[in-house]
Amino acid sequence: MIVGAAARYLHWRLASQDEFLQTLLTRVKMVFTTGLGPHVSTDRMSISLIGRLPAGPLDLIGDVHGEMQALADLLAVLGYDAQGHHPRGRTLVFVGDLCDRGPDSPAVVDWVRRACQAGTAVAVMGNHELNLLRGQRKDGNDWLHGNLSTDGQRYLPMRMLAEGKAAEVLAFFDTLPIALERPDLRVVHAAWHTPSIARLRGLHGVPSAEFRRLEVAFRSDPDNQRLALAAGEERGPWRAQLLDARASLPNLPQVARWDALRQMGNPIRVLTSGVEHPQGDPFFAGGQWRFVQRASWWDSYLDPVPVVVGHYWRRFVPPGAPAVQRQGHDMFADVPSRRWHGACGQVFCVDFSVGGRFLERQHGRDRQFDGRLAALRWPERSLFFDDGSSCPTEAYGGMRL
Ligand SMILES: [Mn+2]
Repeated sequence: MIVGAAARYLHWRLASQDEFLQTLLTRVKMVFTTGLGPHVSTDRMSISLIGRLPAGPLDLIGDVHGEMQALADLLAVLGYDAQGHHPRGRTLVFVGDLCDRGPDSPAVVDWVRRACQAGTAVAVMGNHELNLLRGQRKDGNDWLHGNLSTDGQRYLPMRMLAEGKAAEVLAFFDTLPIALERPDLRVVHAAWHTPSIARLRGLHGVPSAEFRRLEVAFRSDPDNQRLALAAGEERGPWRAQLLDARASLPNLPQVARWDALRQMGNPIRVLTSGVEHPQGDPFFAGGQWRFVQRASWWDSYLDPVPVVVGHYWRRFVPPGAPAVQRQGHDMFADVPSRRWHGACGQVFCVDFSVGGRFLERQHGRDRQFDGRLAALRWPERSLFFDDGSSCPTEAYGGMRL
């Protein structure tokens, strides 16, 4: 009865869209359905949150998002064997978001986990791995839970993880550092945000536990609590419209400030899902009205060390092809698809949207996809794609167009 009342209370609080309580509710449910299972990380290994990249030549692979066939094709193109060994001693670096949306996340995660354990690959944490570690059910991640959620239909066909394997997968995700670096290169899933990197540098811990600790610290700050309250009051009258694409919403400045502060308040969140700023006019994306916008953090990145990221849904447009029409804000609208970007041409996004193939398949396409899986060869700075094509990158170290 007490559990029921607690669940009802949490359901009621859910209406306030409080992400923290949503996570808590998921955890309460998990404890009562599976016991103190996969999300308990007391026995997990402590790692450096900002780790060391291996020495030697690297192949940096963009967000795979469960597209096992594309990964297998790309590995063959690059010359790796089935265990991830390369005849010239190259090492694979995955930039995060191995899973979700695509048809076979279990196979991708299993392959990368084995390669990491064999020492032929390293990987950083993406926001999709972090979602799963936090017990968050969303955006094409039904495969880990082994059953379909209400919104999960649109990702079918999707192979589900075998029963009893979730703990192993989550334990692997909890070994992924938030960023990797060496003197000539930096790798992070979304943003090399210097103040957030500074907060994590030298920190050792279990990534999911460190994330929770940082959340608690953020939420116990009285200033943050005051702004959360103000945002909640401002949001109140609009609650019914927030998920309605046809509604028309005014700018809600307190909500925008709170959303941006919450995004930027946890350095692990910043590095894995990017820098966000309040946005003048709200816009509808991903099923809800939003008051903050992703920022092109690279436009103010002035460090001399190059950074490779994924996360940002870049498109590869062959020379001469018409530009792809996109909805919403395209962060690469004025960045040619093989170009280094940012203030000093020191940043390269290697996510070429293979994660959108589930949508392309729904539109009847089964090959020659627009979304590609890419690898950036380092130090060569050339791009290789799963379809066998390759090209040099451009304007490395060049000033902004
Ligand atoms: Mn991502």
